[in-house]
Amino acid sequence: MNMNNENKIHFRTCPLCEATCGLEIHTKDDEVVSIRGDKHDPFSKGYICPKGYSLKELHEDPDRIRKPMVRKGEQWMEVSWIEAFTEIKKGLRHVISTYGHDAVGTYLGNPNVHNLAGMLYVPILLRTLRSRHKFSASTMDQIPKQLTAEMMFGGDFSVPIPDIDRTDYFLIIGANPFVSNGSMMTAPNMKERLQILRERGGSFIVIDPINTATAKAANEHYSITPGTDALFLFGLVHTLFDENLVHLGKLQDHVNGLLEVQKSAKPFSPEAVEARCGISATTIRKLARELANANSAAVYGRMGTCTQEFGTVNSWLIDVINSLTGNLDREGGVLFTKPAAGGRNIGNAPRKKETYRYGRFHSAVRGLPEVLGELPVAAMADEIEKSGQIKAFITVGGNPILSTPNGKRLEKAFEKLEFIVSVDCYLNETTRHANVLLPIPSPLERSHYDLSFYQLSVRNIAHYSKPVFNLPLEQLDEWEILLHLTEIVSGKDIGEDAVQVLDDYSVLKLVQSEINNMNSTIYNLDINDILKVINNYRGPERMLDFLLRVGPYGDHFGQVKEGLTLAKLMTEHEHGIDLGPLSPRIPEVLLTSSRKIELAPALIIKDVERLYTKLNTQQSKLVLIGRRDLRSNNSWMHNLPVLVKGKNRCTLFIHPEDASKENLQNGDFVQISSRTGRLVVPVELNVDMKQGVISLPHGWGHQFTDTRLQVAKQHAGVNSNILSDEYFIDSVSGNAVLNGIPVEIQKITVKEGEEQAWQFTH
Ligand SMILES: Nc1nc2c(c(=O)[nH]1)N[C@H]1C(S)=C(S)[C@@H](COP(=O)(O)OP(=O)(O)OC[C@H]3O[C@@H](n4cnc5c(=O)[nH]c(N)nc54)[C@H](O)[C@@H]3O)O[C@H]1N2
Ligand SMILES: Nc1nc2c(c(=O)[nH]1)N[C@H]1C(S)=C(S)[C@@H](COP(=O)(O)OP(=O)(O)OC[C@H]3O[C@@H](n4cnc5c(=O)[nH]c(N)nc54)[C@H](O)[C@@H]3O)O[C@H]1N2
Ligand code: SF4
Ligand SMILES: [Mo]
Repeated sequence: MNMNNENKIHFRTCPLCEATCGLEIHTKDDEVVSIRGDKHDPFSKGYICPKGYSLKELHEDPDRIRKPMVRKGEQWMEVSWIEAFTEIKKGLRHVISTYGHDAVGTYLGNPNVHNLAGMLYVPILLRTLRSRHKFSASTMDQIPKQLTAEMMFGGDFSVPIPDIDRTDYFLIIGANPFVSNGSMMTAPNMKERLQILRERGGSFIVIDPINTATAKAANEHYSITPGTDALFLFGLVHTLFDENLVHLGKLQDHVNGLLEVQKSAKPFSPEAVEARCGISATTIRKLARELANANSAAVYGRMGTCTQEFGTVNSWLIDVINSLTGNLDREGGVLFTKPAAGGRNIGNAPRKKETYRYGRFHSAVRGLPEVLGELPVAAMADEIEKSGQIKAFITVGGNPILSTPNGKRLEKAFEKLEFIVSVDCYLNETTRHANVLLPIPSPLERSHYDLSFYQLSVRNIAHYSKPVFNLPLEQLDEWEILLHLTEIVSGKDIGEDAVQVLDDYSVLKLVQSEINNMNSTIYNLDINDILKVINNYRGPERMLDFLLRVGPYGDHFGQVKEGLTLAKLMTEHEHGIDLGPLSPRIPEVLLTSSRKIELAPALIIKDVERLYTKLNTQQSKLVLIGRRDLRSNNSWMHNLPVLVKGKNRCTLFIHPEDASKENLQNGDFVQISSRTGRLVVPVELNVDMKQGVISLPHGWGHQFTDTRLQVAKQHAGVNSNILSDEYFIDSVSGNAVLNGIPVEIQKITVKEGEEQAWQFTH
């Protein structure tokens, strides 16, 4: 029984996307009465999007899994936690003892970076498992950005963040923050922030093959040919050198490799790249001049620049341009954050040698290099099917069958596995393959703190949210589930108090490493004094209290009188606390061995040769890109009526000119085919598309009969990743190419009433 027998108001952050909006949630007894934006949240000031409201439906969704489940053949049975863990122990320990640790693959999905259990306890599970077969959504998302940050600045979380609230000139490439609410740039209410930017006389420019909602609100929009951003960006760099516009400013003494950059940009004059990228040389030169001459400017690239063939080169060039124009580490330019807790580039020593967490091992089949400790998702099916090295899988908060390239092949590969355990809230397209499915609490039954996104935020913010409801009886918290799995993969039986023992041990290790770190605020303090203080809490709260206290605003365990602690956040700042705008951190933030910005990492410079050959290749006649919708969240919120009502959103956008070539009208069906597969969808004519480019959203394809997604099934759509190719990747980072996939289309006549059947069989 919950103990909320009265009307209550709760303030908390929404955990669904990167914007971290504050919510005001009214409850009566065990029910949510209403959800609105928290006007007193210092960051979001009352803004929320439709997904924020849908937390009520998510919490109440009858399809959400609430009991551990074990599958025998086609049959799912609800079981006790003890039975579920016994089953997992049998399955995983058998695989580990027969084939070794590497035989257990792991896949971590996007929600792991949106919750404390994922951030604090998944690493414990992975360290204990010691498998090289670690995969995550990062390698079809932002890994190129993290890899370039690792190489240029010495840390994969040292990603410079646009100072959008103070910039005069903002160049947005391959991002649609009006719809995505911003990514690798945490800032609630992007629409208003960008409106204000214009009102104060600034401008923003969008480079995107679609005239998106963001593009429509911009001063200018240029429709680029998908996959050619590296050429466009090099055109800008070339112009900066060519027209004497390079002004490093205060970065002068802090960069290595300027000449190599200049040399590498030589062949890419705007005149040489314009035809291939579809943006005129005059425009490229104009944009370069504007960037160089603005009082402050920020270049920002996101999904459209990362999930393509030259994802790493793009991410690198963006920070190169920010550096060459003197905008890196400057107010109104791009800056490094200083988060209150867990900042990876705070209190750490620079690396001793110029080596990266890259290529220390390779995938067995294609020899793809490890990147920041993991292998690319694009290698997953190969590693299961062809190399046979993976026999079991643990998936936590991920839906790779729908989200990764060539989902159909991965599905077949998953069917070959001996054992799968999934930690998830739904029996969906991926977890239907699991042998055991472990349910997690609803977002309202857990505490929250955005450990990841405050590292990527346009202001330094700290906001801790208490759970709105108590955990239901018999529901384990997600961190407890992860520690139970840790015990299982450790191979040792700890006993009834395993969770407590493993939690204590993990905290001890965390504290020990901090007091042994010469750069830490608590270097050499007595470990017992520290444990005594934080032992008021357990689980994520204990770790979070520790991280806040040792962090840059913390009380440093009594050394700073008014410093931050978890108790202080809980009692004095229930709406969150604004710790101020970003401020310059160079040189202290640089952790490369040279303690300089490495402007020309060898690995990337080498890839420029590959780009050069691209200059002379033909563009495919028709390429497919993705798109997002305000009421979707990747694949997993289509079971909420409030978010899926209305007309079908899983349609193919096509420019009317392209449509007329195929004799297509609105609502006609087309078959789209690529190297990996084909599917059938209705078309929607759209003048916002660039000609030769078509767009399909990802995260749909809910037609399976053996899932527990009653609502999503009624709005099944198709899985666009049947068309994305696991062999088409950014060859430096291994990141999947999800934008710019060569495809063909063909009109199909589908009889009325048979539209769904078509989508089933294709
Ligand atoms: N509503 C909603 N919000 C979300 C999500 C969601 O599913 N729905 N997902 C969240 C997640 S996981 C992420 S990572 C973020 C992503 O956040 P964003 O990157 O802002 O979102 P996208 O809509 O993927 O924007 C990518 C843009 O790149 C364009 N594009 C495609 N190919 C190219 C190209 O070759 N060059 C250029 N220049 N542009 C190209 C596309 O047209 C699109 O407008 O959004 C997050 N927020
Ligand atoms: N074609 C194409 N494909 C794409 C993209 C694209 O733009 N185009 N975008 C890519 C990007 S950026 C991303 S991030 C990925 C996302 O890829 P995934 O992370 O694999 O997919 P999601 O749809 O986010 O699935 C999240 C899963 O976590 C479960 N879940 C939700 N909350 C929690 C929680 O708190 N704990 C646990 N344990 N489980 C939870 C959900 O039920 C769901 O099964 O998709 C990628 N795939
Ligand atoms: S923008 Fe993101 S954080 Fe804000 S309410 Fe919507 S889903 Fe939640
Ligand atoms: Mo993502």
